[in-house]
Amino acid sequence: MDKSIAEEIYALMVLGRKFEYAAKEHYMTGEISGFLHLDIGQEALSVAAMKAFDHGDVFTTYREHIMAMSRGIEPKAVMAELFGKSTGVSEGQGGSMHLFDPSHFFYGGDAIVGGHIPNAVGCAYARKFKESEHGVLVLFGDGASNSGAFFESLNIASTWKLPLLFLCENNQYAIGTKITRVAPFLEQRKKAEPYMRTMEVDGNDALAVYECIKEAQEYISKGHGPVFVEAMTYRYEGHSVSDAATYRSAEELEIWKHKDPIAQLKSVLQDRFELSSSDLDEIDKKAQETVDEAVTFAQESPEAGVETLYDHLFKEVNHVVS
Ligand SMILES: Cc1ncc(C[n+]2csc(CCOP(=O)(O)OP(=O)(O)O)c2C)c(N)n1
Ligand SMILES: [Mg+2]
Repeated sequence: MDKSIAEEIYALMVLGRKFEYAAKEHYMTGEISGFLHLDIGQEALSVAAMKAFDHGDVFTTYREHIMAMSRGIEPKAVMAELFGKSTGVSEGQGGSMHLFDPSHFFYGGDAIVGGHIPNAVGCAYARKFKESEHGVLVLFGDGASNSGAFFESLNIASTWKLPLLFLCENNQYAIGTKITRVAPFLEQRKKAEPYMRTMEVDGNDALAVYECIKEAQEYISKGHGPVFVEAMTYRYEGHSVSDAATYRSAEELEIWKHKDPIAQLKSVLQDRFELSSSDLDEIDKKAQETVDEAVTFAQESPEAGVETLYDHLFKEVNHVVS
């Protein structure tokens, strides 16, 4: 592992956590509306997976702000999207759950649990058909791995040997439902074992995630077919900002906070890569500045106008908006 990559991942994780807390704050003021799902506690997985999967396409879920920024989308454009502003990455039409940017090969952000997995299969089919050397990464939760679309996707991706990396972010909960109440085992990779190679990684260990996704990316790019990676992690906040997470114990949360991904990587940077406390303070300061600038940018940007309501529809509509 290169020091500069470790440092870059750390900086994005720090940025991500500050970004998420800022988003929560501006949701409470009413500047952000709709749904807001925070990724606090899961930053290692979101950042390191994006940095490792450095080519090809990405499909993901509604908990995707940090992933979008790690793929290279400007924090300003992400924040403005949460605010519903025209300068947002989806021109203010998508909101938090629909960050979409083809120029970064980032195809969402999807609100339908499991619904994006077949889209990723289709994209992987196109990659194979066009003999592209790159593949597709699809991220989804433990809950999504109970959907029919998921099983159908495993089946066809494996049969057609598609270049598709399934990455299950197992945070053990689907809203308030513990995974072991609705699946016969905690490890969701067991569902994929009959179909393809499976791997497991500690989702709170950023460097381990990076190495694992690199290996998986190489595997799918060489035409071996799909691979399934499972990363165990935990979210600190409720499912969305309107969820107080009363279905889990304070002790369970504390156990996971002791495995905090940012604190873990910080120790590695200090011990192995000899970053000083002033280097680390500088990273922190820059991240805060970036978040503050993103908030100001979002606040000052114009609303997505009502005249844009019918933009980007496949079908021509003649409705007149008054
Ligand atoms: C098809 C469908 N069913 C139900 C929902 C409501 N819903 C939104 S998120 C969610 C839980 C998903 O859990 P998981 O896949 O583990 O992802 P996590 O939120 O933990 O990241 C549910 C049931 C939905 N959005 N779409
Ligand atoms: Mg989950």
